[in-house]
Amino acid sequence: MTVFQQIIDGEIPADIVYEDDRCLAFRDISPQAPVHVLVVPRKPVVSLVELEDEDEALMGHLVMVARRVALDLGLENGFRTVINSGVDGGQSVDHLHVHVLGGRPLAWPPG
Ligand code: DGP
Repeated sequence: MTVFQQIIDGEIPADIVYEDDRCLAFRDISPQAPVHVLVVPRKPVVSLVELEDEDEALMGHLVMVARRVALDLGLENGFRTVINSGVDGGQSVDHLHVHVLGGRPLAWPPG
């Protein structure tokens, strides 16, 4: 069981900024920008690799929630969405999540 599943199940606390029947959005415990939120599907998908055709609408929903959260948290000046996948992608929690980062200029390319 991942920490994100424990948050979804209400077993450990999180600073939740949005939730609905398909996903949660909560603040990252180790923020890399003034605003750093994770959008996490309730469905326990490990990463982009494990997605199936039936998850297409879910992924669209996660992106729309990322947009909603970014705007609600005042990131009109811009923000970044990131999905890390697997070892080389830097994924550390094996439950699919979309990072939303903003509140400062973000460099490119990433490390
Ligand atoms: P990634 O490296 O892309 O798998 O991102 C995982 C993120 O999850 C990382 O930025 C730190 C965050 N994180 C890990 N454990 C917890 C936790 O218990 N609570 C919260 N809110 N965030 C966590």
